[in-house]
Amino acid sequence: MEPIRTTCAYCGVGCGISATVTGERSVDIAGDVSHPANYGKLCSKGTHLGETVGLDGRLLYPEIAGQRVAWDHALDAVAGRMRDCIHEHGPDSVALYVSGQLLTEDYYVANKLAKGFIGTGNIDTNSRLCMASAVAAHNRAFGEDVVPVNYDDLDETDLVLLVGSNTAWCHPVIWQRIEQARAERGTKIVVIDPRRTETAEQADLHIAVPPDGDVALFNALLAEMMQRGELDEAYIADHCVKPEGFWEGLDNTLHGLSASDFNALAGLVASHPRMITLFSQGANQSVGGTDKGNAIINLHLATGRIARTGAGPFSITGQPNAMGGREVGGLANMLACHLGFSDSELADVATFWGAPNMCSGPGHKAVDMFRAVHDGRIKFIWVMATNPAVSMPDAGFVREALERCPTVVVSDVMADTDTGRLADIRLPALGWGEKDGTVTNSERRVSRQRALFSPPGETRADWRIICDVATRLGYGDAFGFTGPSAIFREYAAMTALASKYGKLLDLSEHQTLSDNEYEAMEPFRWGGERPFAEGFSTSHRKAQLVPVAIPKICTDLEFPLRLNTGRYRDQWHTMTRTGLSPKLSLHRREPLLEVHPDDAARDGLEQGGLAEIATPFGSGIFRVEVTEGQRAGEIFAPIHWTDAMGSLGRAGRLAKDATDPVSGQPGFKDTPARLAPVEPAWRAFLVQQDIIDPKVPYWSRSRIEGGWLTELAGSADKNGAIDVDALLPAGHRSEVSDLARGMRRVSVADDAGTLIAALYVTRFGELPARDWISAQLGQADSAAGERLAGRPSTPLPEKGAIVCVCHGVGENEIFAACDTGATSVEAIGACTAAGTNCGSCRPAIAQMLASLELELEEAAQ
Ligand SMILES: Nc1nc2c(c(=O)[nH]1)N[C@H]1C(S)=C(S)[C@@H](COP(=O)(O)OP(=O)(O)OC[C@H]3O[C@@H](n4cnc5c(=O)[nH]c(N)nc54)[C@H](O)[C@@H]3O)O[C@H]1N2
Ligand SMILES: Nc1nc2c(c(=O)[nH]1)N[C@H]1C(S)=C(S)[C@@H](COP(=O)(O)OP(=O)(O)OC[C@H]3O[C@@H](n4cnc5c(=O)[nH]c(N)nc54)[C@H](O)[C@@H]3O)O[C@H]1N2
Ligand code: SF4
Ligand SMILES: [Mo]
Repeated sequence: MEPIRTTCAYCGVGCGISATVTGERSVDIAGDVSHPANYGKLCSKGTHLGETVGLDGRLLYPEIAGQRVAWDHALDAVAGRMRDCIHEHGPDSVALYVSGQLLTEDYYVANKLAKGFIGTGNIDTNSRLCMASAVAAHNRAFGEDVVPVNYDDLDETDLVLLVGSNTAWCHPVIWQRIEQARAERGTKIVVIDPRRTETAEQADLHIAVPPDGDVALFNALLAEMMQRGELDEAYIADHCVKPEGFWEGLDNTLHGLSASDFNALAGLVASHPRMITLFSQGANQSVGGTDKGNAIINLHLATGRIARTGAGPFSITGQPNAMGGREVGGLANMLACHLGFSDSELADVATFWGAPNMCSGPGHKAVDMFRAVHDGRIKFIWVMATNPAVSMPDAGFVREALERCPTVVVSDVMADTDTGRLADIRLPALGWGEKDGTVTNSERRVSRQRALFSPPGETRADWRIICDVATRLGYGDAFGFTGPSAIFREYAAMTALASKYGKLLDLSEHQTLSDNEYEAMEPFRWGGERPFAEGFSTSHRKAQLVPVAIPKICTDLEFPLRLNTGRYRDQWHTMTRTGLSPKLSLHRREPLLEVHPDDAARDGLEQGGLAEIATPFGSGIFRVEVTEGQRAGEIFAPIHWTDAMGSLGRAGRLAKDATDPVSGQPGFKDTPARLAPVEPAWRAFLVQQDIIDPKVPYWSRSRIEGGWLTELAGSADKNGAIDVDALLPAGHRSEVSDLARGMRRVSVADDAGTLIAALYVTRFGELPARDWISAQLGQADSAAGERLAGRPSTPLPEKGAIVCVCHGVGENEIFAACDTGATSVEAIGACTAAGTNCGSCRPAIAQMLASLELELEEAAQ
């Protein structure tokens, strides 16, 4: 088979992939060396895409009320219920909640259907939770949502400020590019993040800013640059509009920042005009997120560090097609193609679409949308390619809203998602490797995603499902697209409207692409090589300096800690796909609550124990990780775990629902919280082939080769007692109990002697290491005794926590390599192969080396 060139399913870096199909549902994945986003590199998630293309857990047929139905029946039901709802309650009783994981073609028809044909602005996207503040900041400053930086600029910059970005984990290929610039030209890296992340560990300077301290920091930096005479007065005069009193309004007090950190940062900024400020969720996901974006942009504008080689504010996108959604109008407060809701824009769009029911204004933004569902203003919601029951703030409220809603339609690729559980109608969509279309990455580059496999079961493309519903509503003429290429041509033609209004979004030269040309499309960038070099997208062509306010911090005596939430290196969002990969599950098997030692001591928490966390919105139970990487008073939890993967590890139900007043983006990074220890009467782990529902107070499951590894804990009472028989499958059991140590071990084999399950329970002892036992699952041998002991009779060197998932190299092996004299990441790679494939673990290895050096220095003193 010839390799097929496509784009990664995950983050907004938008790496090109060269995929060689090796079987019905198997594929070899390599980086596409010719793709300008990654030149052949891939991170751990992209590298292991092949482990997620199986059909396990897929939704393959349409369902109504849990029963399989024919497509015609399902589509009639969706269209019929929607029509009735519009008829009885008006178009605004209908809403679409979509996603940056749709392709541009899917997104385009969804927006067209809602805003032009249903006649409602109620279409919003999960990008509201992700990029909305950056979008709003761009619009305020530039007059258009355009990222004015290219990836090449990272190769030519001298200073990179990473604001609220764990780049080494969340945009690893960008991180490697920044590191390369450091190696080649001495680029300095500063991380501004309250946590000492793996990215921060590798920086030249880490500023552990207080939560939401960014506006104060950037205002003070701007004031400092003014004092030092580092402003570009000519650029300001020619290209910026400055509101009256702008300078006088700048507050240059440090608001809890250390003066020495600030001076170090100011020195770097003053001496490096080629500076890029890359910002992500620590900036966007804040009740002052738009102001944070503008504080960053103000500094770049006032120093003339924009629209020039190696300089600019760089909002990096999260999802693979967050940018495409922004282009076509996936946000409720944008019309389409970067246009707003003025009378003339509405009229132009209505004419272009031939729209019979043009909406009259913006619709509800995500958080308000679910409030409107909750109180009955919205009675029909169609959720596509997102899992709001997990990922929305105050997710308990969102679940309640979905439970109350008369019609919930969910289009997804997986059968069992937390949101899908609440659906009336479920529609099976094509997933990555099956769908076909385009995505736009963080640097405005449009690339093709191409199909590798034929559609499994009765799955259909999202665009087609939308067009089929539109046709049933009587709009077949406007939605009679024969394929994604036809939709792309219409979208490209429509962008001529954007250029009519002075916007840079202009793909109109692509409106005549033939199907073959669309098929062969090479990655290209819109907005030109150097956006804004010839002026901004405002009516006067100048950028706006925006006065920004320092957000008020809410304190709550009952909830003295501040909960921050974010991502793990090897998991993607709600784990519906990465959670299927045994390799990606190695890095973190459980959701960890990261706590500073002082807070842990005060609240009586132990490393590796369990803690209950409560916020004003909900509660959960997490495994405790005590770490100096947290600031005292602040805790961190990952966002990935769902009800499908664990009992009580959902961060979404804890997060506050307050939003930024301009962008409507939730302040996910800062929720008041309190902690208490949980002391279970017993702890256990279970290795087994099939998914089971453990029904014990605490459990958390992760993928292993051929099955699942589940951590369990419970109380001694009736509700929490362990019911071994309910957990284990039928088969030949061997069992040992060591009553003195409160330990019980059970293994189950099938008739052929193959291990199909193993359970280890303890009341107070240590449980054996998980890796060896997990690897025995499905093994046909007679070592029942060893299995029961939980280790091989001839002990193998214990790997320790896995650092390199590509080559399965553990911490202990890396330290052993250090003992034999390896002192660099390269040398460790040469000895153990760790870090030599995708490179995502290189920051972790570098951190281990640094910790050893520190120990040696301390020992020497
Ligand atoms: N591995 C992995 N990669 C991903 C994803 C994934 O799920 N997994 N998701 C993708 C998506 S959709 C997105 S949006 C991106 C997100 O990418 P990132 O934004 O890099 O990821 P997060 O972990 O959400 O948050 C980044 C950091 O913001 C910090 N932060 C919190 N509060 C503040 C603050 O007030 N100020 C500052 N300066 N920093 C703060 C947090 O401590 C955290 O380390 O990642 C993309 N890439
Ligand atoms: N507390 C907290 N919450 C957060 C964040 C945070 O930092 N903290 N970050 C927020 C951010 S930035 C984001 S982007 C969101 C992400 O949150 P979600 O969008 O809810 O997360 P995903 O797991 O990516 O959900 C995608 C869903 O679409 C399905 N899917 C995949 N491909 C396709 C397809 O082609 N078609 C269809 N129809 N379905 C598909 C998947 O199976 C999955 O169920 O979470 C947000 N929530
Ligand atoms: S950095 Fe990783 S997740 Fe992001 S696009 Fe590239 S390979 Fe995919
Ligand atoms: Mo995101």
